[in-house]
Amino acid sequence: MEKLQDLANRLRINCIQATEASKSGHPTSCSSMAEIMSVLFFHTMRYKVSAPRDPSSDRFILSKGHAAPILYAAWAEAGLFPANELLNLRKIDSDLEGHPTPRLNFVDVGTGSLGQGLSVAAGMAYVGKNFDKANYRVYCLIGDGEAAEGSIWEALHFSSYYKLDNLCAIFDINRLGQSEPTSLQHNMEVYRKRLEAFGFNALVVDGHDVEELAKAFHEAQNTKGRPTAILAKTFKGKYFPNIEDLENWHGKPLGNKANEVIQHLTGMLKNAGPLGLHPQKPLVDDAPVVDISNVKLASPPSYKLGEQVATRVAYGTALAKLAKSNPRVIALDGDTKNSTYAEKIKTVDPARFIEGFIAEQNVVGVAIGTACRDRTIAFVSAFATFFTRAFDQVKHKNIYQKNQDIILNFKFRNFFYLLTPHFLFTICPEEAINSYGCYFTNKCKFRWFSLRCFDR
Ligand SMILES: Cc1ncc(C[n+]2csc(CCOP(=O)(O)OP(=O)(O)O)c2C)c(N)n1
Repeated sequence: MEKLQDLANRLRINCIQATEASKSGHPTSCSSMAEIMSVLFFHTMRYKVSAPRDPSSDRFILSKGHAAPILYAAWAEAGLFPANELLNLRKIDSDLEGHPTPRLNFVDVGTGSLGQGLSVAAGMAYVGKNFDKANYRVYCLIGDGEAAEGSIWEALHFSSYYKLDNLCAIFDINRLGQSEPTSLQHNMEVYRKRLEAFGFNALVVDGHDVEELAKAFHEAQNTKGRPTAILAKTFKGKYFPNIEDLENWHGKPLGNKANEVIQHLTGMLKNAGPLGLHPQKPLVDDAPVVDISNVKLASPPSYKLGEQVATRVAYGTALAKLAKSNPRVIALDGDTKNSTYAEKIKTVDPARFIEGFIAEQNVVGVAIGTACRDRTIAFVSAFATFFTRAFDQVKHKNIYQKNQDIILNFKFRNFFYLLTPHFLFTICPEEAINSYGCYFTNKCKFRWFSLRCFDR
């Protein structure tokens, strides 16, 4: 435990040095979660440093993406890359950006627009439990300011409804947001009651006590039938003298205070030299081998010339045919499956449909999570007008996950502004063939294609 505490302080030092080198970043946001990271990465999680996207390994999503330096520092300490690389933070030619992106082989999803990570984590956990049926667990770290986002609560609802006991949501409750204290500050009991009410096993812990954290993670691993939320009471800028728990330090390197703080942290270290802490590998490599490269229609389109078929019907028909040809084709919808015809996939395999209920932001986030590490090809449908509220999730996916495909199917019209490569939109009721068109474009690499838009 002493070594884990030392490691937490080393992570703090790394973050200060990196943000000093870049003259930007969020060292105080990193500091509040340092013990959480050291316990997770060097005690609790099971993963392979040699294969960061190994399918059987535990997953970690940093939903408060602005704390990227501590994520980078944890992987550097784990041995993935040399620690001096951290000094390239935010440089134009470095992939160590201010927020994590999947260009890094240890990042599954881009985060930074707050409120999105837990949905993605829930999608991964859903796949782990229901499709992979493997032992890996999914951890997601959320800021307390971030927890004001409605999408977080959509994801909490989804996760407990589907009994995702392989999911652990960690709330870094450091009392402060960007410009002022959060609405609940350190009112841990309110957090606990809310998380309990949302169906979680809610554990309040001292987020700077490595032993308490390790015990809570252990309890989470052994809790069946519901996900666990670890509500960690922390302090922003922990162990930074004259900065800890103070306002106006969000998103600022420490500047002329950096040396003094580093000296203070160095003085706290109990062990000089290598700590000898190594991540644990997965106990078993039990995630099945999955092939999503060979997705085609089980039988060719059989429309008659001149026949009028609504696009959504064609979508459902095509979806079912695709699902028949590949067991990893899945569909999600937000309680409109009988209008979008997504429910047709159930004729092939009812288990391959995920009802997301009327929570479109979460539905899109979950879909992104299900498709991470190439575990599934996810088709998402809803009425176009309701997809607009998931615009940010769509945007993030488009910017950061160019090589990962999720397919959105809109019923109704006029959503050109969402068109970007690697998304398929079927928006023209007359063009029933559109839903098929995608399968002929470059095999599994779906791309947008001909779109005419007119009303029926
Ligand atoms: C959706 C969204 N709104 C606003 C921001 C700008 N922003 C970045 S960090 C932050 C404060 C986050 O507070 P919290 O979640 O408590 O994290 P921490 O205090 O640990 O930095 C804000 C408002 C953002 N990144 N995303």
